[in-house]
Amino acid sequence: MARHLITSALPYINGVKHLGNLVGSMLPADVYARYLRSAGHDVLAICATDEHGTPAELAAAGAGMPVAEYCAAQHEVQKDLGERFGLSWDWFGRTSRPQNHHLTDHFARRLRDEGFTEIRTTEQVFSPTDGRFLPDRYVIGTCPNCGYDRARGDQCENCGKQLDPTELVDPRSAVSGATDLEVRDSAHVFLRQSALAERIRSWVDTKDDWPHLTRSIAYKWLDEGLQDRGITRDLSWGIPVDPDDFPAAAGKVWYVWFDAPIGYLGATREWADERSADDAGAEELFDSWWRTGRGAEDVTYTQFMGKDNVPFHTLSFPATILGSGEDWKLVDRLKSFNWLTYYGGKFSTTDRRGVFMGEALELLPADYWRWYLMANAPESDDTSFTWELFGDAVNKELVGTLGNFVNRTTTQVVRHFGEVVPAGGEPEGPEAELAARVDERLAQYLGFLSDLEFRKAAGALRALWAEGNVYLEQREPWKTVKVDTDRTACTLRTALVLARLFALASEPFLPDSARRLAAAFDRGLEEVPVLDGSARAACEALVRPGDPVTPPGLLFRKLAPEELDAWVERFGGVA
Ligand code: B3M
Ligand code: ZN
Repeated sequence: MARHLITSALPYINGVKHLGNLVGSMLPADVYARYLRSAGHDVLAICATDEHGTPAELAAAGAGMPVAEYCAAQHEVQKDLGERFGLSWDWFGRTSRPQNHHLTDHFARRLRDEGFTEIRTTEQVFSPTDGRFLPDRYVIGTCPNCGYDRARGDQCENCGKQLDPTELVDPRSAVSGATDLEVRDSAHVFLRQSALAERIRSWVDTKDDWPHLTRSIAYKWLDEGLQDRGITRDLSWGIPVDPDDFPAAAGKVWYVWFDAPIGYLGATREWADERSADDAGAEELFDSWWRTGRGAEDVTYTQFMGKDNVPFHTLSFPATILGSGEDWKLVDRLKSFNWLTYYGGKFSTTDRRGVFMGEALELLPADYWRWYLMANAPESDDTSFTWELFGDAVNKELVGTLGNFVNRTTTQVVRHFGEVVPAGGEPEGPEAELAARVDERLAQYLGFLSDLEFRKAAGALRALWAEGNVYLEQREPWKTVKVDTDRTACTLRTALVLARLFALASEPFLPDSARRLAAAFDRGLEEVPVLDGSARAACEALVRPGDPVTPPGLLFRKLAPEELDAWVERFGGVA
């Protein structure tokens, strides 16, 4: 039993996430966490809402709410949606909680003590009309790089260039639209990433098992020369800089990208606090997952994120960790994703383009989305969501392959033998060949899952399901029942073992349907087969002649063309 720490990029608090956000971080993290748990490992899956920074303040202002209240409400919304999507976090925390404040202060102080921070006077945009500084997204203007006229002060959404608010042409305030902006001096804490660049590079050099996408992004930034960066902001919402530690930056808050990754630790500490009787116990539990000198040496840490977040996780956050001079765990495996597009165009939170988590669940249960999204995950390239592909994945794969097999099997069993596992007959050649093929497909499937190759894993799972239908076609129990009861009993018993195996194997992708399918065999026993290479044999031992079987009913329903057409109409089907 190995220990696995899993985190997915923390969703911003500023609104419900779309399916592109989901498939690029939280969903694959969940599939992986579920797989590892089913395989018998000790898993800690952590996520949280990322609540600071200008996006939070602007969204709260847009909603006409005080920002703390807005964040509290949105946290609940996101937690609820995540749970309804089957995301099996061990803890879903908040970066605004005291645990994260505390750890952020801790890291800032460590970095200062190790000589990796520095106070610099910088030029910041100030708006006399708004009576405040306007960092990051508070300034909108024309991109100096591509000319896009709604570029934000932190980044141009059009060309992707990272910007400084003072670089924007024709800048205006995102709060009031004021254009009478000034540039004023303001002292800020800088993280001396340049001084850590070589250590970061040597560390990245050891990560030759990272996927190409992850490595190439990390090296691109390292090769361009890692810049020192300001890690405080002139905002009121955020983690306040401790004036005793950094008197020059008193009254400011830490930059959201400084405290957000520390939020992985903060959320773990929330979890540990919740589970422990006292502070010392919580600290010990927390350390056993995060500190290599205090029990975490055997932990494998895997992160999931969209490609835009890779620089922060391969460079900036490691700079915080390495610069602290302490034995905090660094990421071991980093899985990054390209974009899921909506008919080739961007999913957009601002323009409400595409499908959002809440809407998706109004249309269909989570498993339908989970399957489609993961089976078409944007791993090697961007992939496009279309309702046509979605309809095919549901109708051909879920309904036509898995659902059909389970339905045919259980219907035949009940019709000819009642609600029990049929007794009689002995396995013959076809059963032995089936077992060999199934074991091989299962091994492939598990291999892809451990390699974090989700599309390939979904393909292997689909191939596993298909073996069930091939076997039924070969043995034709609906025909043999007229002439050979023993043969038919053996066929259907074999098919039931497969159905039980499919429940086990499908659980990471389809937790709810898998639970319903497994319940067909539930005899109130504690025994849960382990999802490893011997799973088929384990299911065989579990599904014994004479045991009760309760048909699960239809696992999935077919999507009608009119229904899909209506969704194309409602959500917009062309770029
Ligand atoms: N909230 C950005 C994003 O959702 C961000 C990730 C933080 S991970 C520490 O893309
Ligand atoms: Zn641009």
